[in-house]
Amino acid sequence: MQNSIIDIEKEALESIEKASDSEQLEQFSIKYLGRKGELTKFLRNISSLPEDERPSAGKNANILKTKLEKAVKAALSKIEAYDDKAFTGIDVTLPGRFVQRGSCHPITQVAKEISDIFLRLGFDIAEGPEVETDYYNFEALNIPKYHPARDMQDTFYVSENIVLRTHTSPSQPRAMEKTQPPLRIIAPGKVFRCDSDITHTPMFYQIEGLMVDQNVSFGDLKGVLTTFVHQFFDTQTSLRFRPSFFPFTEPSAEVDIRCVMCKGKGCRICSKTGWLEVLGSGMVHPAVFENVGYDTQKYTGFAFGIGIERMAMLKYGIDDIRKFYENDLRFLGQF
Ligand code: 2NM
Repeated sequence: MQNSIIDIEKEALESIEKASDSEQLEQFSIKYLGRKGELTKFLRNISSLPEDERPSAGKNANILKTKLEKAVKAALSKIEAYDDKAFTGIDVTLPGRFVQRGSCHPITQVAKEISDIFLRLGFDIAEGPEVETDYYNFEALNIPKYHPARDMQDTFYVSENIVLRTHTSPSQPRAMEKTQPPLRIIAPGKVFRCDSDITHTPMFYQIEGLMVDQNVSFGDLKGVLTTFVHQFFDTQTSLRFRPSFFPFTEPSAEVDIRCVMCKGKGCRICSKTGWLEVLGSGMVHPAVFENVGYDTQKYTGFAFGIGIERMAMLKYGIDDIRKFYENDLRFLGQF
């Protein structure tokens, strides 16, 4: 009887080795381990053995059973890895599935386009935190206490002296404190104002620029901003500089361009004026230079601020700023 178990083992292991697909293995399992299988029969017949042989025969048969089950499992996973039948779902001659390519968000694209123009003009990129101190967001920029821009209705306050920056200008006193002139920087990034309608979102993007050196004049400001508008829109676009007010510049000027839609005839986009306001600018107020320790007798500078969404809307004829932030792929996929 002990011999017969050794025979079963030899025979079984050989046929496992030979099995070339999962069907053969299944047949094998039935033949040896199934309800009427050889090993099962052997176990069932143990009671007919002489009493002294029964314990070791039972023990050996059970050891073999475990061994065979393990061998079948191992053989099965090997076969599955190579089994031709497992690959029937793939036809390598078919064309591949189309994978839709992603693209940069239109605001990211326009921000990069604007930055590239200024980088070519020799400006460097300066950055600062989105959660900013009251000092850099207001005080350093000559925006006094009780100025309307500080009102809770416009500004998101984190605590008494911490705000979400309302413009990217605070990056500039931060940069000026670290570097003496000459300085040419742009500060792109997110800004936050408590405002929401078809031309305002509570978060939007700005690029503010600053150039400081000896003898920087309003003429330099006009030259740089004219070059910018000509490169961003086209060289036929005319500009006008209109007097304005900002606490951090004096004099200050708003820059308008000829309406990109009607070319000045007057339409809905330009409210029949023929002009579109595109950015704010001015000569940096001496108080700002004093706050960062620049010599106001020696240096002058100009600064400007551009709203990125507004530039993107004018360039692509988009009428509602909120479209940028609805994550509708039918809209975003067009850029
Ligand atoms: C604007 C308009 C005019 C501006 C000024 C400064 C700084 F830090 F140099 F004082 N940064 N940005 C500025 C000037 C921003 O945005 C409409």
